[in-house]
Amino acid sequence: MSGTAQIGVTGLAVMGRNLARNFARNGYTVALHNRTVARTHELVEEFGGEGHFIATESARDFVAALERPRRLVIMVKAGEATDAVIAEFAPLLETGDVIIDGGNAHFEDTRRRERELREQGIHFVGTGISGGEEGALEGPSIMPGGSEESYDSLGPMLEKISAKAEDGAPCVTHIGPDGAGHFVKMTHNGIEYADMQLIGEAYQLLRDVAGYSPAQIADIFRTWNTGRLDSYLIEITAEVLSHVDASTGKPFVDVVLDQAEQKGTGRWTVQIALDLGVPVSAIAEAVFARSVSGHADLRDASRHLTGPTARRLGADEAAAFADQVEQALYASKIVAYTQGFHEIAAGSERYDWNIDLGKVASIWRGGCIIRAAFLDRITSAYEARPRLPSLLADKGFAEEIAAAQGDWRTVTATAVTRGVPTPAFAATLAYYDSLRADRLPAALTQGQRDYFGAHTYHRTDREGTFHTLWGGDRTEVES
Ligand code: 2AM
Repeated sequence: MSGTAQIGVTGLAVMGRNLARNFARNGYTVALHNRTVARTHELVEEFGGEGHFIATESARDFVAALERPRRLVIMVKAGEATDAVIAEFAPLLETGDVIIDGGNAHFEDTRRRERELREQGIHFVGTGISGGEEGALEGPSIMPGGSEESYDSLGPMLEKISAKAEDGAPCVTHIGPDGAGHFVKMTHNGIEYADMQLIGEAYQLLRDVAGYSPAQIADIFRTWNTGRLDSYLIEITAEVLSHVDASTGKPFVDVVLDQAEQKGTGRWTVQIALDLGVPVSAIAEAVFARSVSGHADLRDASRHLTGPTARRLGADEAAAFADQVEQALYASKIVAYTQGFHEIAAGSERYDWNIDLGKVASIWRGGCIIRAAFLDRITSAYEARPRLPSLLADKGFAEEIAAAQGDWRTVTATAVTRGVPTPAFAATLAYYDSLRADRLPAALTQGQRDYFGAHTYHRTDREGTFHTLWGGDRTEVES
């Protein structure tokens, strides 16, 4: 006999609880389950009035409460807990049932789980969910992978609970088979790292070079947020910068330990990019910047290192400099997104996911951490040319960078001469210059490789693979 709940959620920590409430608020009957039963009852006691919940205490009762085909969302910590929960539920399920993993799983784990469960006739949907606690409750951006068939059954529900973009479109789409959803979520987080690092560098320059206070910088970010940089991250940056610590009366940013943390997804984005051969320097620098910040030992041992002390600008110069920083931030941001989308394109190619890149940008317009007005532009670029090889190949973006690049270079050069670390500004600019360079020193690298390891090289003027007899008379042989 099948139950009446259209969806079930197991794992009722804050994300799971909020997602369950979101389904219930949207009119769905939601079966609830958690390893520790108390959490299940707490949810019903506190929020039972928000909709129809069926609290269950055992895996068997949970499964029995679901209508067929069953849709069962797992919201536990990614990794072993996910496997443990799947092992618990899979034997209780039947052909056509759908398990949805809403955690931040590694896409290779998702591919494995999907394969294993498919053999049993169960659909496994690895789903990226972005938007944090609030998004889970009010409407996240949702990135489901898995079979077409599972999306037919699940999609309409996800569309209902997802964030809506300004034009009312739901921020969810079927990303592609098996691990595609978690791959895209991973890259989303990688881009988020880069975005945050770039904003951090802009802040540091406004503070150390322009000499603005955190409150003044908050105002600058508020102004930027009314223009092309309009985004959630810029908005919350202004909020954080204007916050004053209650116990000391100092700016909040001045009392927080400057050692950032990183979870798995940023690191994975870079690791996978290396495997795929995709240059994501902005994301890599963002991960490394957090890593450097966390090395208190190294930083302590480096206090004797000398460098220029930043000279503060006068008021007029400072205002002009702030405008230049906005240009630099925008140009760098375009490059960071270019790199992130390149990684998604490469993943899609490698794993045969057929991901619609414009659609990915469009479902990030609402709910998620990197939501931004700017994403509309990315969607239009891919709609105009679905096989766009790089966002920088889009005429509109190329023109914007052309207009910003004078200031981008000035700001980056200023950072270098004044000793303000701006690894992501510098890396994105170097990427841009590498792409447009007529000749790269890679020719020399090939020569060196051929010299010490007979690695061979190709020529610009004719086909074939060549090696120079470096140790002999240096004649060239075709190999
Ligand atoms: P708990 O309340 O019993 O700790 C986040 O940690 C969520 O994942 C919690 O709901 C937690 O349940 C659940 N969880 C963590 N590890 C689990 C496991 N191995 N099996 C089942 N649930 C687990």
